[in-house]
Amino acid sequence: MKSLSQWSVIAWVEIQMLDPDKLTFEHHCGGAVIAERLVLSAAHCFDKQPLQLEHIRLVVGEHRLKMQDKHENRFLAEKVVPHPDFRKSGPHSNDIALIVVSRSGHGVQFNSHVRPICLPDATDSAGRWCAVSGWGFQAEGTESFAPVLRAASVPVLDLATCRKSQVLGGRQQPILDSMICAGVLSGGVDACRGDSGGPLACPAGARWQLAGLVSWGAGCARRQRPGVYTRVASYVRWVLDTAASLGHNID
Ligand code: 4AZ
Repeated sequence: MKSLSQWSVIAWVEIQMLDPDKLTFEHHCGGAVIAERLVLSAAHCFDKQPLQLEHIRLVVGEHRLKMQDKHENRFLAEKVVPHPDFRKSGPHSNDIALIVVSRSGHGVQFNSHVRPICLPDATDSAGRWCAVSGWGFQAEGTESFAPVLRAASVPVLDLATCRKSQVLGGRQQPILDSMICAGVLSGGVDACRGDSGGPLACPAGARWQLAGLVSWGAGCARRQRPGVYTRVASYVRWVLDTAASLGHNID
């Protein structure tokens, strides 16, 4: 678990949002670095309209949430592009957003603390154990974020299992092909509030692939209630086309 968390969290971005009352930047969501100036996150992290770009701050290389870490770097967002067909309710779908990091300074510098994660190939990740990470709530009822970045290993479930009525099937929110369910059915390990937009990273040879983005769930870490992630493989074309239309290439 130690080595897993060490490597899987390297592309993590903390997305902070300005609290207009307190005038402080507060933890808001997670994201993943996919190129020097590109970050992927969940569209639902940006659904408060109007979105004010100057209220968003991106932090890379971070470990302790409330403390200035040696390797952390802050950036502004130049642009946020939520998926044009994002829908939050009935059914919640296309929960993905592409963020362009502002050009200020020299952009995100890659080093042993910050490295981009690969976009996934089309291979189905069902049955693989992947890493979810974030500063989100450590249990469903606790109203506080984790002080240091936490990571957990969760198995990717096949959609048929996830759609069973005793799991997440037959409810208000259908499990679409463009979603991934991951978690142990006995409960106890999961993403929770504050982890949204963060990566579900799967080992692929010597690299990590961004299989999913934390999207939603029925509570957190409950028995028979796996976490639901945006299936990034369903959006690789959209990500590449959107990036290219903004003048960015992804290696
Ligand atoms: C949330 O509220 C949230 N158990 C994120 C992930 C999960 C549940 C809730 C998954 O942002």
